[in-house]
Amino acid sequence: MARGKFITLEGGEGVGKSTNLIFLHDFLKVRNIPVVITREPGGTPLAEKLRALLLDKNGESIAATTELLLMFAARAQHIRHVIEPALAKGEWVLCDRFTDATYAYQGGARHMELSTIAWLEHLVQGSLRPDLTLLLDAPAETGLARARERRGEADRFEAEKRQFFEDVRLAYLKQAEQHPERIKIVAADRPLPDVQAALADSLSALLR
Ligand code: Z5A
Repeated sequence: MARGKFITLEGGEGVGKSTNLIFLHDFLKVRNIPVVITREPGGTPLAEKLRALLLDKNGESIAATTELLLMFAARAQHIRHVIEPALAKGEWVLCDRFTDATYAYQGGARHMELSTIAWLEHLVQGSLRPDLTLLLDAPAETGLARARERRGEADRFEAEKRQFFEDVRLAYLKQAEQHPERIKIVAADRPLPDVQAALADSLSALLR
């Protein structure tokens, strides 16, 4: 049986990842492609507990190194129990954030060494990399405004200052520059139908 494809959706706060993940899921489903939808940090019961710890802004302060290790601990569980089994069964995996988020948030915004992230990536993932990453790109202010409109209280990441999100965006764009064969930038500061038309084009190219 052919291995499934691993597709990740990335981008800063509120750019539309969750909204478009559902669109991509439906796009594949109507083409009879078995698809699993998941997210990071999270995706398994233990990884979801780690997510809750990572997003909790009322607990003790979390050191940047701890944050990095918890992200990869959650990822190790997620790969072992969800991602790899699904791909091996021929299912496509659509994941809301993956390791590019670590390069953007822990690398670009928390200033952790990129070589340390790369080392952990190798340890936890081996050769596993997404087949396609769709990077939804918009000015930080656009995403923050959308997210503010949508929900009430900010979590630990959302409570960061504006510069943090600017750094995240720049780091994502740098990742895309370094991996042009895998990462497709999709402008997200335009009407949803236009964003989804661009996403559908990218997915159609992968299907071909
Ligand atoms: N994190 C990390 O630090 N390191 C890592 O390795 C990983 C993650 C994996 C949780 O992620 C946090 O974990 C995240 C980074 C960190 N923190 N932050 N910030 P998350 O994915 O749960 O967090 P999020 O980015 O905050 O998700 P979000 O707020 O749910 O945003 P979204 O999924 O990109 O947006 P959305 O919910 O689809 O859309 C937001 C609103 O905009 C909604 O009302 C939509 O209807 C609307 N929308 C969407 N698209 C459009 C367009 N085109 N026009 C107008 N309105 C739109």
